[in-house]
Amino acid sequence: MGCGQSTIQGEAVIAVMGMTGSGKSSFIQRVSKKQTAAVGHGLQSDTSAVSLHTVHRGNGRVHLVDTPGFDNSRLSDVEVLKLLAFWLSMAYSAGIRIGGIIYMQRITDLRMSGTSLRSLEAFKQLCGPDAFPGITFLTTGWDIPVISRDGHARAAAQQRQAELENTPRCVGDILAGGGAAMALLPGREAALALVDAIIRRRHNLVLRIQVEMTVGSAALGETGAGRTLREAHRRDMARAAELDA
Ligand SMILES: Nc1nc2c(ncn2[C@@H]2O[C@H](COP(=O)(O)OP(=O)(O)OP(=O)(O)O)[C@@H](O)[C@H]2O)c(=O)[nH]1
Ligand SMILES: [Mg+2]
Repeated sequence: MGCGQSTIQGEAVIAVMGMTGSGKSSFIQRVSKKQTAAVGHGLQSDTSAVSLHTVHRGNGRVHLVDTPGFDNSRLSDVEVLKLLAFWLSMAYSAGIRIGGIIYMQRITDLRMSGTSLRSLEAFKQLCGPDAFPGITFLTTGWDIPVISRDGHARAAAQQRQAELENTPRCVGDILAGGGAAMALLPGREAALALVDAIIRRRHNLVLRIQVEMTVGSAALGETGAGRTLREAHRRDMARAAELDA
């Protein structure tokens, strides 16, 4: 479906999450055609606040939520979680429901590192399984020449995509829970088509952290995502203690 042929009605919110450098702000910039979502080209993480970027589609508007990613070089994972949790609970209390969530990951990452797994696990805990049908796991970087031009590199990337999708600990459980996984194709049209597809099957998502923090008034550390980060920190500390043993 091309530009301007969208059938979107009303307002919709799509939250864009994923580790630092996965391409969240680039994607939002590509969709909104504005320079409002700061894209970082340096080695430092770029986005350190939650921000909203609005695009008109059909008779409606889509609000893309840019977020800082875990493993941010300017903020700790706890600070990132705080920002996400604060924004999500404020939105929930204001009656805003999220229509879809994109979780981004670079297909150029050759391994699912400990940090990537931790980020994905915290993300899943933040959403909770009831929100899995609203998740689109989106891999980026398919346009880089080594992947788009070299058949072997592309086949290897496709193999990584399949492995991510087939491994429950990675994306398998999101797919089993009704979510989707896809590769981000180059160009603005592809990004808009993806946004439209998400909106067409839009949900009224209530994320686990929204319930935990507003209905249950849990402290951040008591939420599923908070516990995941704390557990990971405890494992790191135990490993560090082995240095002195
Ligand atoms: N070739 C290519 N480069 C990309 C793609 N997505 C992002 N990049 C590049 O990766 C770098 C980081 O992109 P950002 O969009 O700032 O990543 P981010 O997820 O917003 O990162 P944080 O704000 O730090 O959480 C930039 O240099 C982008 O140009 C993609 O699909 N293809
Ligand atoms: Mg960013």
